[in-house]
Amino acid sequence: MKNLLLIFILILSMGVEAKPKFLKGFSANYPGAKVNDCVICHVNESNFMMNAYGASLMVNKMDFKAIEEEDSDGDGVSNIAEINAGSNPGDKSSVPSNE
Ligand SMILES: [Ca+2]
Repeated sequence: MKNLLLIFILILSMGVEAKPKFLKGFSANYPGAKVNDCVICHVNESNFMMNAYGASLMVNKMDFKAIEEEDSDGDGVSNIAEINAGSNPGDKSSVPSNE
């Protein structure tokens, strides 16, 4: 039981540490991005599963530039166009025209 608790705390702390690290990477690549919080890569603030953009980023070893021309969430708009327009490249319901 004690080991289980330790593993849980470890996983939790890894998540907390990962958040600012990758978000910093995103902000460094896209300093003008209007959407630059956890929901860029995660489903939402309480569900930290990767969204489509986060999953693409992981598959491409966190290379932001490599997936710019992809349409990770399948909404018909490329990731870079969404980032520049202020919509979310990992959320199909978020497109440039409704932001
Ligand atoms: Ca989108």
